[in-house]
Amino acid sequence: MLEKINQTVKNFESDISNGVNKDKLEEIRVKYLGRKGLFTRLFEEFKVLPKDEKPKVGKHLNEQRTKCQNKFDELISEYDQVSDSDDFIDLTLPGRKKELGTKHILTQTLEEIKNVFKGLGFSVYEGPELESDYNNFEMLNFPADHPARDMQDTFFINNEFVLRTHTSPVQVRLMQNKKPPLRAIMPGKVYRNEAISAKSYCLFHQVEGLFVDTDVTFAELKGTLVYFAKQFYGNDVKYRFRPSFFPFTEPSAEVDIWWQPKGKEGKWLEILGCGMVDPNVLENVGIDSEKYTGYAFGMGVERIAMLKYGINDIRLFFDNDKRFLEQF
Ligand code: 2U9
Repeated sequence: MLEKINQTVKNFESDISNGVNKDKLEEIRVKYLGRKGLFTRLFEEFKVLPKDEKPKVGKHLNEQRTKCQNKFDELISEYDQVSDSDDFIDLTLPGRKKELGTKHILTQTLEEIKNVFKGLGFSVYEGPELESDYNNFEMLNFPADHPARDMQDTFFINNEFVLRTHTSPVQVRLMQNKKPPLRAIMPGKVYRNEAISAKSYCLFHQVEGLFVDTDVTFAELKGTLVYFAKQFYGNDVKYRFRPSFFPFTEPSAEVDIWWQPKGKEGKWLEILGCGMVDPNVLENVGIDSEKYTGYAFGMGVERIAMLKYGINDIRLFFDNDKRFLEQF
């Protein structure tokens, strides 16, 4: 037992002489002097010794524990004095790695989209995410029985308010408050009550655009969107305009780009929808549809980013998994 005590003291002395820092000192305290430390165990072994051995071993054990405790106290007070002084720099410490964050890929994509349109003279407007059913649907020419007005497709707050399903109500507000010419984009979050899957999520980001003036034509709309596609996907992007339908535009179209993965079959992928603002919508906001015409377009930011970066699951944007985010 005496031998075991001496060995423990030796180990303690060797541990404290091996270049310690504050964390290491705490580790040593726990290992030897803590409630479940080696000295406590020695005291437990001491308890079951034969009676005649107890006085000698007990005295030695007490002395050695006190010696170790004193040494430890001395060291920690020296350490505290040194580390508290202002000019102490421990050059042996490893450097601290600074982790730099990056902008979320959606923010980056949104900024890229905004910059293209800002360069063409579009202003940027934002608006509330909680909208009246009136602004979200009625003003935009949605018929009463349109499927989007179903509880299955839209988050209704009550009879009067919805979580906006597109950023179009911001355009409605803009047209009500400003006279043409109006040239603006509206980025923001929109909400859809859909089953969540790799392709759709209950929330996503849109950028919509609007240009209202005298003599605005479909040819101008085409020119603007082709310019956007070339800026965003590269000058040699292959695109097509395909007729479509939206309640708020007439005529309407969708724009597809040709997607050609290496070694695989290529296909057309839709990147946005667009059209000439329906005269009914202009009249709803008090703009004379005989004098003015306008074009509008809308795109999903997640979809645009998925196509550009080959991302195959929309949920990745919202999971906040660093392994995904760090790639951009
Ligand atoms: C007003 C008048 C017209 C905005 C437009 C689209 C076509 C469109 C979709 C793209 C993918 C929605 O995010 S998505 O699911 N949008 O196809 N949006 S025209 O038209 C407007 C907007 C406001 C007053």
